[in-house]
Amino acid sequence: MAATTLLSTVLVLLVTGTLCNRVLVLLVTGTLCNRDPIMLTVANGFRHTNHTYSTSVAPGGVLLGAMKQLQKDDSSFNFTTKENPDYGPFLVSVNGVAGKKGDGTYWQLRVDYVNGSSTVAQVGVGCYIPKPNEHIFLNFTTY
Ligand code: B12
Ligand SMILES: *[C@@H]1O[C@H](CO)[C@@H](O)[C@H](O)[C@H]1NC(C)=O
Ligand SMILES: *[C@@H]1O[C@H](CO)[C@@H](O)[C@H](O)[C@H]1NC(C)=O
Ligand SMILES: *[C@@H]1O[C@H](CO)[C@@H](O)[C@H](O)[C@H]1NC(C)=O
Ligand SMILES: *[C@@H]1O[C@H](CO)[C@@H](O)[C@H](O)[C@H]1NC(C)=O
Repeated sequence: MAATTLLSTVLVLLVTGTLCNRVLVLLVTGTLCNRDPIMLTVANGFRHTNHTYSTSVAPGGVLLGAMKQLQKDDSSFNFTTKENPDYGPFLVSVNGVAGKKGDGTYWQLRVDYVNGSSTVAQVGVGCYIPKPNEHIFLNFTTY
C-alpha cells in the first residue's frame, strides 16, 4: 500500500516534471520568437552620415532594451547613458559621438510611426515603448 502510494507519487512527480519542462521550453521559445522587430537609424546631421540597424524589442518593452540587445549583437553599435533621477537614462553618446553642453549638441530621439508620420518622442529611451515595425531615429543635432 505504502509502496504503491510512493510509486504513484514518484510517477506524478516525473510526469509533472516532464510537463513543466515542456511548458518551460515552450515559454522560453515563445518569448525569444515573440520579440517585435524595429528599425533603428543613427544619423549624424553634421557629418551627413547614417547607419540603419535591425533589432528587436520585447513585447511592451522599452527602447533601451532594444538598444542593449543591439549593442550585444552588433559590434558596430554602442552607446552610453547618464542616469537622471527624474527621467531615467539620458542618451549621452552613440557610436563614440557624445553630446556636449558647451556645443549645444545632443542625441535627439525621433520616431517614424508605421502610418508614415514622424515625431520627436515625448520621453527618453528608458520610457519609450516602440510598436512592432516602428522606425526609431537617434539624430545627432543642436538645440
Ligand atoms: C532643456 C531641456 C532639454 C535639453 C537639456 C540640455 C541642457 N543643457 O539644457 C535637451 C535639448 C538636451 C533635452 C533633450 C531631451 N529632452 Co528634454 N527637456 C528640457 C527641459 C525643457 C528643461 C530641463 C531643465 O533645464 N531643467 C532645469 C535644470 C536645472 O534641472 P536638471 O535636472 O539639471 O535638468 C536636466 C535634465 O532635465 C536633463 N534632461 C533634459 N531632458 C531630458 C530628457 C531625459 C529623458 C532625461 C533622462 C534627462 C533630460 O537635462 C537637464 C540639463 O542637464 C525639460 C522640461 C522642463 N520644463 O523641465 C525637458 C524634458 C526633461 N525633456 C524631455 C524629453 C522627452 C527630452 C528628449 C528625450 C527629447 C527627444 N525626443 O529627443 C531629449 C533627451 C534625449 C536623450 N539624449 O536622451 C521630457 C522628459 C519627459 C520624460 N518623462 O522622459 C521633458 C520633461 C519635456 C517634456 N516632454 O515634457 N531636453
Ligand atoms: C532625423 O530623423 C528624421 C526622422 O524623423 C529623418 O527624416 C531625418 O533625416 C533625420 N535628420 C538627420 C539630420 O539625419
Ligand atoms: C542616409 O544617408 C544617405 C546617403 O548620404 C541619404 O541619401 C539619406 O537621406 C540618409 N537618410 C537619413 C534618414 O538621414
Ligand atoms: C563605439 O563605436 C565607435 C564607432 O564605431 C568606436 O570608435 C568606439 O571605439 C566604440 N566604443 C566602444 C567602447 O566600443
Ligand atoms: C500615426 O500614428 C500615431 C501613433 O499611433 C498617431 O499619434 C498619429 O495621429 C497618426 N497619424 C496619422 C496621420 O494617422
